[in-house]
Amino acid sequence: MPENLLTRRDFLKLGGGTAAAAAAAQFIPPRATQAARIIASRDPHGDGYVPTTCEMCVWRCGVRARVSEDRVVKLEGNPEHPHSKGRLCARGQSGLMNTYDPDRVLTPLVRVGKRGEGLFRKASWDEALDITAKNMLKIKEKYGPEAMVFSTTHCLSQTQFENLLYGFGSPNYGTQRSLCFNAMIVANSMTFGMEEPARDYSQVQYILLTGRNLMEAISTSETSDLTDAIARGVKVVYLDPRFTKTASKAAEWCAIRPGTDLAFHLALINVIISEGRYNHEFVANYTVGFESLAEAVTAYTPEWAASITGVEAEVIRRVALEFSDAGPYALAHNGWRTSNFINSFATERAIAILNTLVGNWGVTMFPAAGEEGGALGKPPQPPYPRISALRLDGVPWKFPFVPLKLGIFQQLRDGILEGQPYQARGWFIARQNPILSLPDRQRSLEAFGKMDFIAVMDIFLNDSAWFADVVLPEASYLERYDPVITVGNRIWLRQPVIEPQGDVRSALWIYKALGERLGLGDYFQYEDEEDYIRQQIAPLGISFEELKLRGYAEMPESEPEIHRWPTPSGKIEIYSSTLEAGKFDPIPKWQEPPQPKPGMFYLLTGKVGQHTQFGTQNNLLLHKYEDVPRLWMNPVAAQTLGLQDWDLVEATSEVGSVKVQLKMTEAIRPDCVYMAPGYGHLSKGLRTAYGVGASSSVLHATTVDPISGGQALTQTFVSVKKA
Ligand SMILES: Nc1nc2c(c(=O)[nH]1)N[C@H]1C(S)=C(S)[C@@H](COP(=O)(O)OP(=O)(O)OC[C@H]3O[C@@H](n4cnc5c(=O)[nH]c(N)nc54)[C@H](O)[C@@H]3O)O[C@H]1N2
Ligand SMILES: Nc1nc2c(c(=O)[nH]1)N[C@H]1C(S)=C(S)[C@@H](COP(=O)(O)OP(=O)(O)OC[C@H]3O[C@@H](n4cnc5c(=O)[nH]c(N)nc54)[C@H](O)[C@@H]3O)O[C@H]1N2
Ligand code: SF4
Ligand SMILES: [Mo]
Repeated sequence: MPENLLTRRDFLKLGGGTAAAAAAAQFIPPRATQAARIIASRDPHGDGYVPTTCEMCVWRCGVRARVSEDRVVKLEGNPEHPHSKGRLCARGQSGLMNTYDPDRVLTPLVRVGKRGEGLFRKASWDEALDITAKNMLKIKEKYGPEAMVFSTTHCLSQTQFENLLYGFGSPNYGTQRSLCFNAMIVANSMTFGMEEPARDYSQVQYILLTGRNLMEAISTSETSDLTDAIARGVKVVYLDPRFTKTASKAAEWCAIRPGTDLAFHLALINVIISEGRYNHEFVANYTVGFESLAEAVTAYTPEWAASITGVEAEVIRRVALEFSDAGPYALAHNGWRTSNFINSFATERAIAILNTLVGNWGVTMFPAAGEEGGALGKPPQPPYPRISALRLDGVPWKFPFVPLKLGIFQQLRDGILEGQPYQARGWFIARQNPILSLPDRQRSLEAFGKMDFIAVMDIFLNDSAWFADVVLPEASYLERYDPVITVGNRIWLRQPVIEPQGDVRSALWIYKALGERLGLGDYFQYEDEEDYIRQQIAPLGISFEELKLRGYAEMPESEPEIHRWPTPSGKIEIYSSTLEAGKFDPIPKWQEPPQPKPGMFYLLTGKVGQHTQFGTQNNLLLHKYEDVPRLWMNPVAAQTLGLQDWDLVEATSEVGSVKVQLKMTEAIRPDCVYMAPGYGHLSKGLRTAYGVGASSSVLHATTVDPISGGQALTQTFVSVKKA
């Protein structure tokens, strides 16, 4: 092994820790007989369970599906899966109602009315794909491939999606990432040279969570790691302007003023440095720029931060002492959806530096494993054509530090609206609902208005499909194969446990069939789904039959190899020369983000445990969990405005206004209001969800952090009055 490589074991030592083409027509999708055959072949105990993989959120836990007479009757967690460990969350358990939703789209649809009127006719796959390919090729011929925008949210068929995009020759790739975690990924890359270090809770003794609502915004394994840690008596300090379920489990909740987490962390760093409580040896050996940091934070005292954050100075000082007392056993969580404010990037840098000061590498933080699935095979394919057109989202020509694969989705949308540097004409959307997930819904609808052609691949008529010209219905996750996924040292299979209902197809099938019509067949060199998976597992020497039976297969043991912090200096960069070269602050510095004018409120968003984003509100089982989604407001603020619980109110921001009922609750700061995402659907094709609640996306103003490209979702201010 080269000298400059460190293994996970080395990191353990380091931190002082101890523990641990033409074939389209013959390409047959999985159908009744196949599914039935599969079930019969893998039910040796006759209990009717088939192992597969959940898709109710991107966490993809292992599932055991109980099948009776070709219907799924129950979903359970697969005890062998490291994410679910035998459990499923409420969404995972309700997954069968996604498959059996009466509003599923079960045949391809072609629009017949005006856009948004919701009038579609059923079409055959041949016709729908021919129309899609014809329109995409027309746009390519007339305006160039860059006039087609492609967007998707993380899915197992991402490789095939990217083959379509880059094979077609477009640079315009929209992903959810800039609405989600750009700030965290870019900050970690600048500091550690890696996107997201792994967190390990096995030895943790003190946890600081900054707006990471792990008890509701679920990441199954990490949520259970946190639960176990709390049960062991580990102290959790949680910062959130809202009293969430995580706040209720934490030892301490700090109702911090939105946008001021940076001040809080700078003050922790101030105390830890000024009192000499940092890990001197670790800092001396493995970091660059400590002296500059020490100098830069002298003014950031707890008293200074108290006046900004609303958290008392003595609390901040005590947290600093407790955190540094725990030393390498402390963990400051870097968050996940870190798209709150324009200063979220600097906040993320401060969190990375705080962890560095206690030297928790090898104890609670580890280098992330390398690219997943490196040992897997894949079908051969030609290189992509050279793309010379600039990206509409300004990456990297306006935003040099945003990685191409992250992109800036909200800026891409605005690039479409501005028609600069050229006008986009077509949009291919898969497994995503940009009409609701992008800020400022009206602008997203206007961007749709610029399109000659829109195709959406989903399982429902989501709000984006409602405005599409062609809807391509994917088989649900219980009805299809997908490429295998690597988790730890195992690969996990998603396989059909029932026959697909109606005329729906897997993404592997749809992309190949469309790709061939676009003249891109060489990027889809597999006969069918099973053939694709066989090519994936070929280097592993395992049998497909065994994989189907167990739902997983072992991969060869591989020690994740990682360069000694693959940063320019080879060390952890407290001081970033890269940022300096880009004319950005090389050391995090306090930046006050915009504040609401008197009488206005910060608008908070944040996940609820029983729903995934904008995609599960139509699920009849999950719908039953619901209290009507309302606008949270503190009684003190409500009184000032003369508002009562359950009043219908109008919330207005600089970009839009919604009517919603009021929920008076002390679980929120008086200067904030909160709306759960995922309501206020426009699509009448979602008959259960339509008409329920309002959409915060109508209110969110669009913002772009110039360093990471992140959207700032809390940086929207609203006035509220009786409707
Ligand atoms: N059940 C469920 N689980 C999910 C998801 C889901 O849709 N449903 N989605 C998954 C995805 S894609 C993601 S990105 C993660 C997101 O998980 P998290 O990162 O935990 O993000 P959110 O739930 O969006 O927001 C968390 C909290 O941030 C608070 N907040 C807002 N502004 C500020 C601020 O300025 N400072 C502080 N300290 N807090 C602030 C909000 O009140 C909210 O409670 O969840 C994942 N898990
Ligand atoms: N106001 C507000 N805006 C936000 C957020 C917020 O909290 N509040 N969160 C932000 C974050 S963190 C994220 S990650 C993004 C998410 O933004 P999006 O990814 O756009 O939102 P989702 O609702 O997850 O979209 C997933 C789509 O996939 C569909 N789907 C489900 N299963 C399948 C399947 O098997 N096949 C296919 N083809 N489709 C399927 C669902 O019906 C849904 O329409 O939103 C961001 N925007
Ligand atoms: S967290 Fe819940 S919804 Fe997500 S994959 Fe796991 S069980 Fe499914
Ligand atoms: Mo996200």
